[in-house]
Amino acid sequence: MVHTPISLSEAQIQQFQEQGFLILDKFLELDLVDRIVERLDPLFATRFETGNYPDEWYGRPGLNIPNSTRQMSGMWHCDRTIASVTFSAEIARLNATLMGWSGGRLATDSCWIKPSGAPEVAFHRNNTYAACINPPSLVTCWIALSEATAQAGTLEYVPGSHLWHCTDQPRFLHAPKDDYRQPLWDAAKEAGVDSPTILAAEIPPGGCIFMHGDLWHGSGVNQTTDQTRRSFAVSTFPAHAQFQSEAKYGYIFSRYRRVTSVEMDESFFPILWTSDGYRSPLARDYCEDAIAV
Ligand SMILES: O=C(O)CCC(=O)C(=O)O
Repeated sequence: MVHTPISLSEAQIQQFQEQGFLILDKFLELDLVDRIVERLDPLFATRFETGNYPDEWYGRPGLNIPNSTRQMSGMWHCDRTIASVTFSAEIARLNATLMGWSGGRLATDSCWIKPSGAPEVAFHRNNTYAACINPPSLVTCWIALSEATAQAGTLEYVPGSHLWHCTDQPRFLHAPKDDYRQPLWDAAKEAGVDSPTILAAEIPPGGCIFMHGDLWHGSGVNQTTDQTRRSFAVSTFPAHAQFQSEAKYGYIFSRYRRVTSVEMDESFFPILWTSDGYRSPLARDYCEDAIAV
């Protein structure tokens, strides 16, 4: 099905810049949502269509406690149906446009699957994990693959927190032993914010939330007894991004840093949209564009 390009209004772009997020209740067609969901079980069962492994992977059937949150990142390496969404020019265009960038380059893709009873994801800022990139700035389009409700442990976020002057540090995000919002409370205190407003992103399947890389977010327990909460996210760097010249934190990204150059290799970080029409050869050769406009 051909997707009609989303035309972002000035008011939507302004809201994103001031609040750090934008929700679209309708984005992907439901048949595409189904196609993504169908690929998830084979991936977590180590059946990789391309034979390549992902960058990060939690929640293996039979090895982890059954209600643990499953997360996989760098899924495009493993599966070309997934890659056809990850490499979509439309997602890169929307991500880049909201950030005011003239082009977007893939950072990573991730899925988050929270079965009934799945625990919290600690609050964090996504840019914290991109310190090795210059500029250390990404934007994420988080797409609901199921009814994302507060009860089912949907994403929680704090409007305006992308502008806070505060620090964050890389941490293990799954099932924190302490209050999953503690990093948020610490950041709010540092930023002089007394009582941050936490909103639950209640989004129907196929809808999405765009998040600035400095927006504080996390998620709570899936309190339902019969609903698995699924989401798929695509993160984008500006097309002109490079690696930092000095070694800085980048658990996933720095694996792909060349020893002799700060250039980002388009085989691992393809440019997916630019205002003048450029796309990396990999994006053309590897898979279709599932959201072709
Ligand atoms: O979906 C979730 O529960 C967490 C997602 C998240 O932290 C992210 O996409 O950056």
